[in-house]
Amino acid sequence: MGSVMDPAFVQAPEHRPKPTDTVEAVGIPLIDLSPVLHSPIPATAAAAPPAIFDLLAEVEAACQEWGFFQVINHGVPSELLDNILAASKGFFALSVEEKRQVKRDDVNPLGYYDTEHTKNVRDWKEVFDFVVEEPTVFPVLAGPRTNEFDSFMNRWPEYPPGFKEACEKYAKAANKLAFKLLELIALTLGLPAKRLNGFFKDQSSFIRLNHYPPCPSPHLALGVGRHKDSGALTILAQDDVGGLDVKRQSDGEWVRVKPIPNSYIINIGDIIQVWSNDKYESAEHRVSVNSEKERFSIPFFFNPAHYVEVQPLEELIDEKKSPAKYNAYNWGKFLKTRKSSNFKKLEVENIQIYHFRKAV
Ligand SMILES: O=C(O)CCC(=O)C(=O)O
Repeated sequence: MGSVMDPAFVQAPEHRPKPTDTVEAVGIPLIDLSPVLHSPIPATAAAAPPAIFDLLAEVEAACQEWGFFQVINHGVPSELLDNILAASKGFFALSVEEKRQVKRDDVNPLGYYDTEHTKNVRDWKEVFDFVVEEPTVFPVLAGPRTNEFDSFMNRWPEYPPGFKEACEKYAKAANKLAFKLLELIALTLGLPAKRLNGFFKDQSSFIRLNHYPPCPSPHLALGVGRHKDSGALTILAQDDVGGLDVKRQSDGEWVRVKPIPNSYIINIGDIIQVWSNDKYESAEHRVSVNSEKERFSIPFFFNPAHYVEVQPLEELIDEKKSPAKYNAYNWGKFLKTRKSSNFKKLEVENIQIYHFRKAV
């Protein structure tokens, strides 16, 4: 990405990562999912045996206090993660010309790209995106058909060998974990476990391979600028380098998430914030980079079908005691507006869920 800092990467002074503003000592909650590793998730919280009941209390507290937590004993076989990480390293080690053979283009938003912007500043990273279900209906982001939606298939590089298989096997296992977490979260909201599953029938989930090369000026740039995830849930695997910072909701401090072998970092996205009518809040996060080590991470963005109308769940609304705090919005159109601003610098802020917040 070059050794001299291109101004496109430089964060405004107030958003630059300062070594002193990242607290390392206290981590986000660590939750052991073993009570649901081999046992089915109960249909309702009332039917939960004590171990699952306790687990639900931990998930509820983590979602309320942090919007982030880490999980162990999650059921994703470690060799699948090892394989996709190795495939990712192999792919990003290719020459730029080779990687650009599967570059996203006007027609297909999937594949490789290295010019993503977050909040109008370029990220110090390169990525490869693929969808979990093929085909996936996504908005068309550029070109003459930008007002339309289309069905997209993954595009796979020829090298390294085994890349496609490693990605597909991992996606299947991570998707199972996503549904498990979704059902646990539904239970913590006092809903039947499968209440939210229908929204994911034609899911628009995608997996991103992130590569953050060493950065000559880590105090000026970010791997990913501060943001909240717009989907339902994110399930993130990271290597042992570290760099993910979460904004602690209690005091606004940036907290570095400590890499824990064979764990996943889970965060609530904007959609769960809206469904829960603000019981849970999606937390702001960013990625710091460093001048010595490259870093790899793999987020699974668990997103509903493009046609889903996102709004507070009717079971959680009481017009007198807890009225709906958001107007409904269409997920596909939201995604389109958000994504089209990720690729170019705009003069205006990109779309956020608070634009749908009802006036009180
Ligand atoms: O790399 C990470 O730790 C987080 C990545 C992330 O926030 C993103 O890709 O949106």
